[in-house]
Order: sequence, then C-alpha cells, then structure tokens
Amino acid sequence: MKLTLIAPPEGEGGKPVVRMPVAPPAVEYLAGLTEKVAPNVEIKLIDANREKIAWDSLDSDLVGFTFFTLHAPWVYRNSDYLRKRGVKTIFGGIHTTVLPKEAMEHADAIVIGEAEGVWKEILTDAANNRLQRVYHGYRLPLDNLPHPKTDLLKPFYNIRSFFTSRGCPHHCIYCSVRNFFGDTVRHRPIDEVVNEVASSKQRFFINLDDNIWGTNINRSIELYKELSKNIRRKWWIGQADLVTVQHKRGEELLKWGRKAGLIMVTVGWESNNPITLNEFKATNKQGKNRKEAIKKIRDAGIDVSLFIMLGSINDTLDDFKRALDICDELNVAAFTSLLTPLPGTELYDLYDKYIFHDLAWDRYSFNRALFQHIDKDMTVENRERALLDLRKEIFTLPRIFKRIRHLPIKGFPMAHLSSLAYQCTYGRFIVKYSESLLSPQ
Ligand code: B12
Repeated sequence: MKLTLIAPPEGEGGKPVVRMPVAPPAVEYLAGLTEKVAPNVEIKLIDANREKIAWDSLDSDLVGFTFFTLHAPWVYRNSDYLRKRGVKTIFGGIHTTVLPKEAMEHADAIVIGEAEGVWKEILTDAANNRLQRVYHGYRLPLDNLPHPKTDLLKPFYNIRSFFTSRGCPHHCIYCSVRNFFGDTVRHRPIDEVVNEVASSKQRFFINLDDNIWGTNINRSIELYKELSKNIRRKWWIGQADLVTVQHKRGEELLKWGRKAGLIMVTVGWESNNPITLNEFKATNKQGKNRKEAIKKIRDAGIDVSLFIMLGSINDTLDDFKRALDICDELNVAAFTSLLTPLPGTELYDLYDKYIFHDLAWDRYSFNRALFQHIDKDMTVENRERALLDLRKEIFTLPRIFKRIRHLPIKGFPMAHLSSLAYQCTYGRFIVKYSESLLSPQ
C-alpha cells in the first residue's frame, strides 16, 4: 500500500513562507511509526512549505494530513480535491481532535487524539478497503516509541526535533495542549531519548516538550546528565516555564542543561500586565521572581527569548510599548503575537461573544486581531499595526547586538552564535512577513 503524509505550508492562506529550517516533526515521526507497525507500507513524505504538490497526479492509496488550526482551510481544499479523484484521505492532530465533526466533512477518516494505539489497525483497514470514519486514539505510556524517519524528506534541514514527554502541569487558558494530552504528564524512558538523540546524524534540535524542565525537575536533571554523558557537539533549544529554575535545585538543573547542549529556551512570559497574566491563568508558572529567573538562566550560558501575547481584553496599546521595554530591560528578544482564541481552549469559550466568527481558520496565525475589543483605541488596524511596529523595534540591529554583548561569556560561543542566527533570521522574517500581511493584497 502507498501512504503519503503531508505537512502543510506554514503561511496564512496556505502560502508557503520562508524555507523553515525545521523539518516538520509529525510526518517524520508518523513515518517512523508506520515503519514499526506496518513495514510493508510504501511511505512518501511531503513538506508543502518547501514542495509544490501536483494534486492531479499524486499516486497514493492513502494520504494523511497533519495540521494546526491555521492550516485547516488549505488541508480541507486539497483533501476535497483528492477525494473527488477517488484518493482516500485521513486527518489527525490538534485541530482534528478539537473539531472532529468539521474535519470529517473533508476526510474519509479521522484520528482523534494520539495515533500510536490505532495506527496499525488503520493501515490494515486501509489496505483492505474498510477504512472507518473515526478512530479514537488513546494515551499510552511513552515506552518504545519509534524514532522519526529522517531520510525521506529532501533536501537538507538544519534542525530536527525530539520529545521526551507529553503534557504540561500548567493551566494556561489559551493553550491547546492540556486538553489534548490530558491532566497527567507522561515521560519517555531516559535511555530511549538519549539513544534517539545520540544515534541521529543531526547536530541541532528543537526539544518539542511543552515544558522542557517543568514536568519534574529531578527527572530533568537525570535526563540532562545522561545526555551530557552520551552526546557530543549536539545542541538544542526548547520552551519552558520560569518557576522551575527558582526551585532549590534550579542552578543544578541549568548547569546540567547547558552541559547537555541546551543553548536557548523560549519562556512563557506571556504578558507584563498582571491583570492579563491572571486572566490567562499564567501567573503560577512565572514563580515569585521571574526577572531574576531569566538572569539565572542566562548566567548559566543559556540564551532566553520570551513568548508575549498582546491584545487581551484587559490590554491597551500601552502594553505593546511595555513589551518592548521589558525586552530592553532584560536584554532578550521575544516572539510576539496577538492573542488568538484557538478552538477547544478555555480562552475560546471566554471570548466567544467577542470573536469575529466569520473569519476563516487561516486567520488564526497569531498575527491577526480576531475579536472585538472593548477599548476604542484597540481597533483591529491599531492592534495589527502595533504588533508590526513592535516586531520592527524588537529586531533592530542595534538591539540585536546589544543583546549578544550582554550574553554571559559562559555560553560562548554556541549561545552567542545561535542567538545571533535566530535573531537575524527570525527577526528579519517576522517583520517582512507581518508587513506582507498588512499590505493591501
Ligand atoms: C513543533 C511545534 C511547532 C514548530 C513546527 C511546526 C511544524 N512544522 O510542524 C514551530 C516552532 C514552527 C511551530 C510554530 C507554531 N505553532 Co506550534 N507547536 C509545535 C509543538 C510543540 C509540537 C507539535 C509536534 O510536531 N509534535 C510532535 C508530533 C509527533 O506529535 P503530534 O503532532 O502531537 O502528533 C501526534 C498526534 O497529534 C497524531 N497526529 C498528528 N498529526 C497526525 C496526522 C495523521 C494523518 C494522523 C493519523 C495522526 C496525527 O499522531 C501523533 C502521534 O500520536 C506543538 C505542541 C504540542 N505538544 O503538540 C505546538 C502547537 C502545535 N503549535 C501551535 C501553534 C498555535 C503554533 C503557531 C501558530 C504559534 C505562533 N505563535 O505563531 C506557529 C505556527 C507556525 C505556522 N505558521 O505554521 C499550537 C496549535 C494549536 C492549534 N489549535 O492549532 C500548539 C498545539 C501549541 C499550543 N500550545 O497550543 N510549532
């Protein structure tokens, strides 16, 4: 049987954006899972952010799409087209799981939740032409997981990924992860993670965990110790909370994290506005002294970038200015976005009465104002313009070089080089991209 797995283009409206350096994780992982549970299946992977697809001649018995909310319209359009040609399609992932009825209108089959427990059955059903409409995945322990198949996607990717756990202990209302992975955090056996990273040809990785150290500090320290013993000249980045580094073992965690190749973390700063932070239920993960925590991480030789979301009902235009001020005060860069009420989140329910429900899912790109604001100055235009201006200011060359100069020598050279590379490439991309979104089509 011929199986094709497709990762959608990253841009709004299904337009490919820049050459993303990261290989799309889900399709490579599912290819590894396929090889494990159905080794006779012929697998083809397509990264639609890099490759144009000839939908008329795509030769496959089953086509699988992995996607987030913003990719849904592009996936639905092309899956509808394939099905008219008699090609079977299957969907999985976060958006499909939170809106199964909508997804089923555009696919022959869908998987709700995690695929590991049902993938073998699905491939057997597909091979015998008895695909069911819905498969309910379930949360299995994370032992003996397959390694991603990294020899199918062409051409070269600078960065690949690994994950060591599923789930996050925090309750942020805008995040989709908790509903997807459940209230409990599951961990992969440390030796299996170390084996996967050590055996990979890749040098740079994203650790996909939603919280690279906040799920269990003792386990994180053990993991980093084993990684530092077994991997050489390999580096990785990840996302994390700030409360964990304020734990009494915080310094030890950072020391071993650095030795294990950790060179940058993106932390959920979320907002400078305490009312908004409370509204987001994102206060706990900050700990008592979050500025001190960021200094502690950088002093350990690990660069920091902030996640900041702007435009909540409690925000004003001043909050965009305050976001720039905190980046300057802490000498860090930031991923800034407009608050996006994703389906299936508590935030979506809370903002339901404000949301512009006529907007398509591909506007849920974190670059758009998607709801009516109660502050008269926080118009859609003003919010989107303020985001662009903020991104421009954050990534000016003088600011980028000032941040590199302030990075402690302990991280030299990898933390400095990766920080320069990330700030110059992502910075230039996100400004050009935001400008393109605001310029008349
Ligand atoms: C890696 C990642 C990224 C990477 C890579 C993206 C890519 N090309 O895939 C980068 C950093 C680029 C990224 C960017 C963004 N991301 Co992101 N990202 C993730 C992250 C951390 C891991 C996803 C992943 O690949 N996991 C590894 C794979 C193996 O696991 P999996 O996808 O869960 O797959 C399993 C099941 O879902 C299922 N499955 C999944 N797909 C399919 C397909 C089929 C056919 C089948 C059968 C099964 C199946 O089977 C798998 C095994 O069980 C998730 C958080 C999370 N924990 O899920 C957020 C997440 C997916 N991202 C999210 C968002 C919102 C974004 C951004 C919009 C954020 C922003 N501010 O801009 C951008 C958008 C980028 C863009 N333009 O597309 C949200 C999506 C929510 C939603 N409803 O859409 C998530 C859930 C984070 C969150 N906290 O809510 N992201």
